[in-house]
Amino acid sequence: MTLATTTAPVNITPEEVAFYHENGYLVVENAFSPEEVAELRAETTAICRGDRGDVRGVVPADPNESDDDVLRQYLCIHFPHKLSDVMFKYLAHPAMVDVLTKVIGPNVKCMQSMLFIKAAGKPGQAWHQDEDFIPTRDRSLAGGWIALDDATVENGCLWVIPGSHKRGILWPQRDHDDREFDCTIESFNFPYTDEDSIPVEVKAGAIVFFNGYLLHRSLRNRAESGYRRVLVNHYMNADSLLPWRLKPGERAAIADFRDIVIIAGEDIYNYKGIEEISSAHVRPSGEGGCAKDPAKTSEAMAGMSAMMPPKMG
Ligand SMILES: O=C(O)CCC(=O)C(=O)O
Repeated sequence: MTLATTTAPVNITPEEVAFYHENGYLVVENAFSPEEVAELRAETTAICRGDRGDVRGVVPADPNESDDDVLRQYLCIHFPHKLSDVMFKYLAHPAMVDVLTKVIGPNVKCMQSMLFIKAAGKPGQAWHQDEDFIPTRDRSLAGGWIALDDATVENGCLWVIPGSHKRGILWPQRDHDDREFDCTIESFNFPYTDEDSIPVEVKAGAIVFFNGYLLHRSLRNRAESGYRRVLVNHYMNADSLLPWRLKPGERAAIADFRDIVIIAGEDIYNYKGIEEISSAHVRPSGEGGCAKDPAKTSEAMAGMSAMMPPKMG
C-alpha cells in the first residue's frame, strides 16, 4: 500500500500552531476536497459490506442488502487502514502532514485509525483523554478527526474542553452505564464542568486535530436519519517510544509498539522493523447496555483493543 504524495496548498500559520498548543485542538476546514470525501465515504461502505476483506465483527453483506441497512449495523471500525488502500493512503494526506509536522515535529508516526459511522440513534463516547489508551512518553499524541459528513450538535459532533490538555494530567477513569455513550470507560473527577466544553461543528472535509491529553467526548446522533461519519487517525512523534499493548513480561520503560506507519520524516528505530499486531475489527456499540455482568462484559469486549480500558487489553 502507498501513502498519498500529492502536494495540496495546505499551510497552517504560526498563529494556528499557537492556537493548537494553547487550546489543545485546531480545526482546518476544507482539508479534504469533496472528491476525497466521496472516495472515503464509498470506501466506508465497501469496508462495512465486507468487500475489503475480513473485519472482525463484520458479517459480509448480502448483495440484496442496501448500503443503508449495512451501514446502520456498525458504530465504529478500528484499524481500517489495515485493509483499505484508500484509508492507508490518506494517513499521509498533505493537510495531515502539514499540520502534524508543525505541531509535533518533523518525524511523525501513525499507530491507529478508527472509522466512525454513527448512524442516527447511535451513541457517542463519554469524556476521555486519548493518552489514557495510547500512552506516548513525550505527550505528543494527536488525533486527526476527518469529517466525512457535516458534524453538528444534532448528529453528535465532537465536544472539547479547551485548554484541558495543558497540565498534562490524566484524570481518573471508571465504567459507566449511560446509554448516551458506548461502553468505553469515562474520565471523571476533573476540575471542569460540561459548561466549560464547546461543540466543534464542522463541514465535511474538515480535520479537527486534538491533543492526546485534551478532554473530549461526543453525544448520541439525534438526527432523524443519516450518519456522522468520521475517520480518526492517531499520530505521535516518531522519536518517542510507544509502550502500548505490552507483551507478557515486557518492560514498559523500553517497550515500543512497532505496528506503525511513518507519515513524515525518518524512523530512527527503523532497525527494529515493523510488526503486524493490529487488525481491523468492529467496536461494540453498547446499545444493549454496559452492565457489569461478566458474561455481557466479555462479550462486549471481544475484539476490542485500542480505545478500551487498559485492564481489558
Ligand atoms: O467522534 C467520536 O464520536 C469520538 C472520537 C474520539 O473520541 C476519539 O477519536 O478519540
